[in-house]
Amino acid sequence: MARAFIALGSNLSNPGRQPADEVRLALRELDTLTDTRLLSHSSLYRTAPVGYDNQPDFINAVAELETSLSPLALLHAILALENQHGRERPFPNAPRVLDLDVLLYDQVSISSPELTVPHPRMHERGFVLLPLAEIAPELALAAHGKVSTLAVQCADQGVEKLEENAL
Ligand code: PH2
Ligand code: MG
Ligand code: MG
Repeated sequence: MARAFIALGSNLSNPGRQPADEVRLALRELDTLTDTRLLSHSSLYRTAPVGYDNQPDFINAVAELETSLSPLALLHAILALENQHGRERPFPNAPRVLDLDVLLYDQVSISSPELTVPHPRMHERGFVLLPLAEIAPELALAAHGKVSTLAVQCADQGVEKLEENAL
């Protein structure tokens, strides 16, 4: 069994839902993936957009999974969940109903056209590090150090905890 961390993000939603609903639903769906169990998850956070400013704030969270899927099988499973939510990709960093990214998979390093693990930008992104620090503060990123220390350095990125950890 491997331990993997997944970043969740949404700033659009399907009719009758809010981005927070898309994220809460996706957290529950992660627990239903084949050979995969949801071990823990962060609270939901409201976060200012990074990379492309002209779009609504995001709802972000991080989940910790136990899985016997390979990294690529896990990637394909979460991309299928994105598609189930109606994810479209008009341009890079565009607003989205649901984005699910593999952050970490045990201590594995992967650099392939399809998947890079650890996620190459996670160490500088408050919308990943603040939720991750809530559930795994002691975790160390090989190249960058402890998650809780990195999270403190992102305090000015417009990341606000919304609600306590509950589905
Ligand atoms: N995801 C991105 C780019 N920018 N900004 C916020 N606040 N939250 C995200 O999830 C996010 C982003 C690329 O996937
Ligand atoms: Mg992403
Ligand atoms: Mg993605």
